[in-house]
Amino acid sequence: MQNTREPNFQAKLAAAGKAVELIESGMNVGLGTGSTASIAIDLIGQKVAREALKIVAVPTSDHTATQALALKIPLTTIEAVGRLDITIDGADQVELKTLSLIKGLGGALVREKIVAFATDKYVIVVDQSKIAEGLGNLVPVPVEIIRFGWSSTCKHLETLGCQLTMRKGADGELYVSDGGNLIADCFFASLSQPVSLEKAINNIAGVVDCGLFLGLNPLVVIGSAGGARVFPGGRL
Ligand code: A5P
Repeated sequence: MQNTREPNFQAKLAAAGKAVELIESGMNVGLGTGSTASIAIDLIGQKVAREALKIVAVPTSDHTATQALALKIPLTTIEAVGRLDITIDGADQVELKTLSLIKGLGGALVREKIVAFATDKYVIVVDQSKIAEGLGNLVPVPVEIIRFGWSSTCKHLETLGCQLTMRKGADGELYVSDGGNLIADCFFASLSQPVSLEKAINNIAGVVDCGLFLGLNPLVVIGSAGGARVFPGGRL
């Protein structure tokens, strides 16, 4: 279980709890990455044990896979199931008017995006701190890049108008993703054209994918100490 003394724990728990209500026996489930998704995974594990729920799950990171296996949630692959009925994942920023997201501060953006696009009901669980008026106001856009020639890839990214910082791990070395790649955190002064920006970023040689999650039409569950609200309303 997560750190229950963390300031936003109750809000994250409320969002995760509401989302997990949507999981039914027989479903193929995508499991997100990050602290809020991790609370949801704990709750799914409890539901599997309590209700003898028959589900199979696709994890979006090695960390999530380890957590799910410890909870006896059976794992599978997209290849084995074709599509997923539901995925529950967190986000780093949500723009409610467009339902656009920035993800990847947890380093799992490539697998998260693949799973998102293989999912019928994409559910995002957040607390209020993730809700922003405009994309990019609060967080950088993480960009996963392959190691070969990474400094050249970064120069090309900078021509798109960002301030770029290479992500480092706790040991001070370059952070390495589950896919064995590096992450460049790109702060853009303006994210007014996210669709064309995503295309421009992903066109650069060496880029695997970026943390702009657009056009996925997620159901956004926003938790608070008093409960959870769902956007767009009426879609649960
Ligand atoms: C993981 O790569 C991210 O996309 C996470 O979904 C994101 O960082 C949210 O994490 P928290 O729920 O811990 O804020």
